[in-house]
Amino acid sequence: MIAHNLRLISPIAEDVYAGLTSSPRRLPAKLFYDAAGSALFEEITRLPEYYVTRTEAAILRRHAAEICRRAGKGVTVIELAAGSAEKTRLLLAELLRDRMSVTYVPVDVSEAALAAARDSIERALPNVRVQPVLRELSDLRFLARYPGPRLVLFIGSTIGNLEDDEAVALLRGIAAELGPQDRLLLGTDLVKDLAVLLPAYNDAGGVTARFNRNQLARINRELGGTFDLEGFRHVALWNAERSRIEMHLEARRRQSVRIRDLGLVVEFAAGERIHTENSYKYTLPRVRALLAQAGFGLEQSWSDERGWYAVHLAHIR
Ligand code: AVJ
Repeated sequence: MIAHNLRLISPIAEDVYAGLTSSPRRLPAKLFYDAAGSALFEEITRLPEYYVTRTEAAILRRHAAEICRRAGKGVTVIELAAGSAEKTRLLLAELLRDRMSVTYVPVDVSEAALAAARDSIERALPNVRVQPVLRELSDLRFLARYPGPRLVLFIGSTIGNLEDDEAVALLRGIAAELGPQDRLLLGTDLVKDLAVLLPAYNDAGGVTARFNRNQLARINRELGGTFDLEGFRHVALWNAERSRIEMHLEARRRQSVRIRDLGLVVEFAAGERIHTENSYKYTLPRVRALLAQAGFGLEQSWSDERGWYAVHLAHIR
């Protein structure tokens, strides 16, 4: 009876209900990004262990001129899962070298992140017209509203949160809206030494652990949950078979949690886990194959000296 009214309770109610009643239990990664979680993620991006953001930023900085030249001078920049849009500034600044103004459309599920992105971009680059769009990436038909040529950014290795079939579906959705003049810029984290990968998802300062537990904190705040945050251990592990980092929250002891607004009581056995995130790590051939399956041709890839991360420019075929 509760089940079909869930959407009315809260935008996260359905996902939380489905995830916590499934076996094994899971929560979707997009649940991380309320205001508190977005702030914690920003903190992660500055951690010494988290190489992802600064490696991508270095690639974008080094190749901004070539990326913008290949994308074309007049592009409207649309960024999917924009977050704080820190790195995008590098590309927007480059585009402004040849033009009076640029339109930038950040798309995200976090209102707080969009507001922060708009403020920081407008302050740093007053000639950028920022037009934020608050939404999930499940329906991309809104892309048609923006004049071409377009440069669609899906950077930050956000694609790594998706299963291959979901990634291909999303890329297909993008491809369906793009014309021959438009470009996709995709950022992917690459397979590397575990001595580098694991600390990036289990930092010494415990920021990633707090980020992970924020999912439980959010359920407490938004759905009247009774999760004891200290009752769950942060676990980050490498799944070699699937080529992904997984994050879990593991019950330290047997416990029961009530989620008032869902009319739900969840019983956890000691050691039972909630799977909160996958972060896929790619190889170049795999990225090429994903793009090809979605109807994209790869125009150029750029990587760092250590081969830790890559940025790809693609067009529809
Ligand atoms: C934003 C999905 C790229 O997978 O590295 C950071 C999220 N999770 N630390 C990633 C994240 C734990 C991040 N992405």
